[in-house]
Amino acid sequence: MTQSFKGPTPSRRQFLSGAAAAGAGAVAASASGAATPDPKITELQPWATGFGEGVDATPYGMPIEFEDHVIRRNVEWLTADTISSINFTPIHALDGTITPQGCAFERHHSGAIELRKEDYRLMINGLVDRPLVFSYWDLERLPREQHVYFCECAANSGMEWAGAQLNGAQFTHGMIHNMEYTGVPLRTLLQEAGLEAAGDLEDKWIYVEGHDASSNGRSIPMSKAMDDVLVAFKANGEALRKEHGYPVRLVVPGWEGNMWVKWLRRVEVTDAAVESREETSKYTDVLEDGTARKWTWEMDAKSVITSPSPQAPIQHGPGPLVITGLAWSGHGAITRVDVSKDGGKTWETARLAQPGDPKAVARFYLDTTWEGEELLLQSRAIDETGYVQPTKAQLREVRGLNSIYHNNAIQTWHVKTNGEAENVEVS
Ligand SMILES: Nc1nc2c(c(=O)[nH]1)N[C@H]1C(S)=C(S)[C@@H](COP(=O)(O)O)O[C@H]1N2
Ligand SMILES: [Mo]
Repeated sequence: MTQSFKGPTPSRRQFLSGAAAAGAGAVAASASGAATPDPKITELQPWATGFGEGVDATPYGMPIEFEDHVIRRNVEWLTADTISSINFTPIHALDGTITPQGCAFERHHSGAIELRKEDYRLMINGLVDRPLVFSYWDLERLPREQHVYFCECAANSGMEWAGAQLNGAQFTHGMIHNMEYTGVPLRTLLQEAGLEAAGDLEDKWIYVEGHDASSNGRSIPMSKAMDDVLVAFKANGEALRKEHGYPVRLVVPGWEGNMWVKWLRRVEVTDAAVESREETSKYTDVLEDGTARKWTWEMDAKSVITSPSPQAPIQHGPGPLVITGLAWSGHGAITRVDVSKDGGKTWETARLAQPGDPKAVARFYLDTTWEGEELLLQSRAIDETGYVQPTKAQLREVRGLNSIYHNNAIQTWHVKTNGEAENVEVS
């Protein structure tokens, strides 16, 4: 039996240890702290002397056990019961832009239901020429599209209105995920049902609801329905997870997460908004004078530094430091992100990992050097409309302190000399 595919051959190991030994005297630690010689390289390690797990061990993989801290978390005191509750994406521990479904935040009003494809139905009714009921497989026969979009709950950062409260980017900004969706444009289904009966579409609405007990009904203007709304059945290449609406959810790009109806059951064409619970008593913004602002569907530009942050302190001491975070806008693409180390007095422009995509999350990096000094880290997003993410003070001036939803203010992390970070506010 041969022993191939196991790792470096003895001769290569000898070569490496020889090289390290020869260089040991001359090689000092590099700027990043990487140094030679290192016994993990020069000495034979257990993982190189036996076999790993066979390919039949893991038909569907989970992250390796060493990553078991990268999980959704909830805040127990926020809600009375987990059935109508929220958990948070571990954004402090992720990189890139795509959120794995397994740790993408969940928000349910009556729990995540289990619905088989064979039991699934989608009805289009109301002011249409032919009311229709689609099966899951009917949807798969229609031309489909693919897009990456963020979904942010309007309540994201809602606990931070009165002052800095939750200590971690996961909790202050983790009601967001960003996925690649595959689905059929809602426009296609509405056209299939025929919109002659609706007459002038300008002032028409749709009312969408889910199969779950809460139904989560929402009104959406027809102009949006005919624009970029998707009836999605895949996310990040695979079927939607149960908790994200399996087998079919609505994707409403750039608009608040509450409108992204999961387990989509019905789309009714109407001549007025329904004014349901989710768009009156909830998901409206109570202003300083007590009046409620409604129809605030779009998510304004926002950003957060994910590392360093309270759950991702600087652990390597002074030297090179990568400051990174996420930025997004419901109005289009992110064009620029600035980072401040002094609480907003001075700003440096960060590097976008890739050009921003419309209504999708962008990743930014500021490659810098940390001398071990205290930092007041902030990030500020700018989108393609020229809109600049506001400070907390600027937002409060317009909105007062009665709001829960739509807090897109600049976040501050106080990084201390030991590298630990804390959620603070600067005035
Ligand atoms: N049918 C149904 N759709 C729903 C909900 C729900 O409880 N039931 N919650 C809404 C809310 S408030 C948000 S923020 C998003 C969250 O989507 P996610 O659970 O995939 O993160 O779904 C929305 N769609
Ligand atoms: Mo939400």
